[in-house]
Amino acid sequence: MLKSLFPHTGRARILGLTGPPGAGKSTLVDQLARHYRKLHQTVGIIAVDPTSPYTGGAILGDRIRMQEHFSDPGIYIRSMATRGSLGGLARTTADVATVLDASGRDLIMIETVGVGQDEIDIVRLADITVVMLVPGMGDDVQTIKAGIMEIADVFVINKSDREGAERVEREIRALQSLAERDDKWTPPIVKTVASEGTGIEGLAAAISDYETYLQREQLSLQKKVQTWQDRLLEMLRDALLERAREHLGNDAVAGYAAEIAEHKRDPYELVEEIVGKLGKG
Ligand SMILES: Nc1nc2c(ncn2[C@@H]2O[C@H](COP(=O)(O)OP(=O)(O)OP(=O)(O)O)[C@@H](O)[C@H]2O)c(=O)[nH]1
Ligand SMILES: [Mg+2]
Repeated sequence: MLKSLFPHTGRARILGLTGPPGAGKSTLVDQLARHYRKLHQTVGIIAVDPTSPYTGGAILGDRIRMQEHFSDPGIYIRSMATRGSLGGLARTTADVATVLDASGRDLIMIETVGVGQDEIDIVRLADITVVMLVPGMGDDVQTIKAGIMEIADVFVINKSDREGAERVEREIRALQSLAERDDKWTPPIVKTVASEGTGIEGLAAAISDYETYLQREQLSLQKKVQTWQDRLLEMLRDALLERAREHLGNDAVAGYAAEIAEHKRDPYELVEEIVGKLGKG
C-alpha cells in the first residue's frame, strides 16, 4: 500500500513538536490546529507516545479531548504507542505520515515526548521541528538532551504564565551562542500560554519565517535528502532483518543463542554464514 501511496506524497508540510512530559504539547498542537484550520488548511495529527508499550490512558484521554473539539473532518488524529513494533516507532510514524500526506493533508503535526533517541528520529522526519520547554524544569535547559537542542528550528517556552520563562529564554540564548548551526539559522524563541491560546500567532509566524528561510536558501531539498539517507538505511536494515528472521525462524535463533552461550558456536562466524546465505536469495 505504501508503494502505491508514495507517488502521491511530498506535498504536505510536516511539523514535529517535542518536549518534556506534560509541557503542554497536546494543548499547543490543538491550538495550532485551530489556527491553521482558520486558514482553511487541512490538518493531520500524529500523537506518539514512545514511553508506553500499549495505548495508554493518557494518550486515549488526549485523543478524546482533542476529538471533542473537532467534529471537523479537516482534522484527523492518530495516536500511536507501540514501542518495539517491527521496524521501530520512528519508521512506523514515518509510514503513518506517508498515508496522511497522500490523503492530501496540507499540514501534518507529529507530537512526541522528548526523552531519547527514538523521539529524535521521529522529529527528524519533520520539515520543521518545534522544541518545547517550560519554566521550572530543575536545571532547566541543561537537563534537555543535547540532541534535542540540535534539532530545534523553533523554540517554544510554554506555560509562560509561570515564573521563570525569562530564565529559560536566557539559557537557550546562552546555549545558542556557543554553536552556530550548519544552515546558519538562529532558532527563534516564542513564549506561549497554550492553555489560553496566547502566543499562537507568534509561533505560526516563526514557523513560517523558517519555511521562508529554507526556501530562500534552497535548503528544503537538502534537508529532505538528509532525512531520506537516514530513512533509507533504516528501511534496508529492517528489510534485511526481516528476511533473516524468515530464513531462520524464531526457534533457530533461540537454539543458536543457547549454543553460543555454551561456547559451542562462534557468533561471528554464524552471522557471516547467515548473511552469506541471504545474498543468494
Ligand atoms: N499554566 C499552564 N498550563 C498549561 C499550559 N499549557 C498547557 N497547560 C496544562 O498542562 C497540562 C498538560 O498539558 P498537555 O497538553 O496534556 O501536555 P503534553 O505535553 O501533551 O503532555 P504529555 O503528552 O502527557 O507529555 C494540562 O493540564 C494543560 O491544561 C500553559 O501555557 N500554562
Ligand atoms: Mg500530549
